[in-house]
Amino acid sequence: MTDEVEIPEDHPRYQSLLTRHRIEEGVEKGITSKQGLIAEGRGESFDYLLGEGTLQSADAAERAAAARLLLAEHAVLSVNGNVAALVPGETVALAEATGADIEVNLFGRTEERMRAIADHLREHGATNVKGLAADARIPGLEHERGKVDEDGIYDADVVLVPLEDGDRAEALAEMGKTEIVIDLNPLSRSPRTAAIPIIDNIIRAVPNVTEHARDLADASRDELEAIVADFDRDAALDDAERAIRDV
Ligand code: PTJ
Repeated sequence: MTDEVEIPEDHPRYQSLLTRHRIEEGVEKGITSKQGLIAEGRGESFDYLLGEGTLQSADAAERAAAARLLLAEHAVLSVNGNVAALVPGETVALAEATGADIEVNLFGRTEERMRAIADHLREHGATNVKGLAADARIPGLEHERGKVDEDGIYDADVVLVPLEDGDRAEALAEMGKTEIVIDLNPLSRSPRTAAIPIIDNIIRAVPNVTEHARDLADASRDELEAIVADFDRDAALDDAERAIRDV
């Protein structure tokens, strides 16, 4: 990211400016859609209300997500145009820390955007980017997000679904997949469908899940299962909503 150095890190709105800058650059590079700019605006307003920090309940969700990814037989991190612009290297690091696959899945799917995102991820160290084959379908989902790779999302038991509206999240849940959703809006359909909803900015959430995964690398299955079982999704959603309402 070329001009990131121009924003001093001690600027009170550093993270927000950095996020905006990355999204803007994503649009310029043909990675992020114009709708992605609107999604970013929505996210920013929730982040502002959440105090632009990770709630304790979100940190617990991030630890449970790390444990669930480590327990998975086949985990896939789904990447759209906003995710690719905001956390490309961080997504690759999470995939490495958990053994997950990375798959590009777009609402506004075009071959150009698919290729631009796959290239961008490879520039950030990804070795195997799925999503281009699109040789399977999520049942009941007519639009482009229903196109998935047979050996990717279609086969996965655990899918990380960041920053999107809820219909694919619902369809994946119906396929019996365990979903981890990252979304700043606790009232949005996708986190409400998720086994593990992470109400946090993706820019903070993904590195924190990676940190937890590294910390849990030597944990036993029993320990990992206990972390997942102890996580209370409804309490986490309620806590985020309360934090927003109590501003
Ligand atoms: O790249 P494509 O073609 O797949 O397009 C993706 C779009 C932008 C169409 C898709 O993500 C979308 O429609 O998103 P929505 O419905 O606007 O929902 C995005 C959700 O992500 C909203 O609930 C936002 O609050 C939330 N969000 C936005 N930015 C962030 C965020 N959550 C976490 N971190 C963020 N930085």
